[in-house]
Amino acid sequence: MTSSSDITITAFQRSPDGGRGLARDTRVRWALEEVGLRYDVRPLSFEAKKEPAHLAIHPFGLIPTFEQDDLAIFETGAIVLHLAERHEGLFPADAGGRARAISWMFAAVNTVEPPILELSAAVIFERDQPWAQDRLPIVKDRVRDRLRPLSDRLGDADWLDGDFSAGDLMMVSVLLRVRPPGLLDEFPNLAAYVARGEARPAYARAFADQLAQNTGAPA
Ligand code: GTB
Repeated sequence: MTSSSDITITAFQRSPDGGRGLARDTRVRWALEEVGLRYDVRPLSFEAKKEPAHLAIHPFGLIPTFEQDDLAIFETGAIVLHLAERHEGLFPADAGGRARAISWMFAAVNTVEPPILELSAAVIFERDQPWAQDRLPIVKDRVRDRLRPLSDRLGDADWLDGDFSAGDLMMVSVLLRVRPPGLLDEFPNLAAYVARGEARPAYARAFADQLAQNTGAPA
């Protein structure tokens, strides 16, 4: 739901993925859509991300960021948590369920995402190294070491802990990045879980908006 509002996020002017939704602004857009908030996007070139105006908001010069009134924050986990705490739709009503949803959010970014990032780096940045082909299976196994217990825990449930929550939003967003190398399909229940996330109307709107921005096509 982009259009004039008091919320502004930053995103790549043109994502290197050409709009496949893998850049991290997609998860923030998705959270905003789930809670029904309008937002504006400030697209940033690679150069603009490293300029003082953006560094004042994001010390590492990355996207996305989130601004509303006099608040400016960074880190997708923190942004989604901020939204989930203030708006209905991303956290269960009870304190225990909320704490468990936060556990899953941290598990997504702190336990599952790191080996996935390592795999992306191995495929994109290290592929010309003489040792790349020897290392790749090791890195893929590290990803499987996270996907297997996650798959076991999910079992045949729709979501990780009862109803859809910010924990699922973060986990699905992280898992989307292991579909291209084929690892997600090794775990059919995780592939179905990700597909359930993508089927949510809020995700579809977020995806369409980032695609339009990255291709110049109308959303
Ligand atoms: N931990 C931070 C968070 O969750 O907010 C990480 C933020 C981050 O790494 N942002 C990336 C960035 O700004 C964009 S999402 N990179 C620019 C830079 O390093 O200068 C990472 C990303 C980029 C591209 C693809 N892709 O093309 O598939 C996927 C994911």
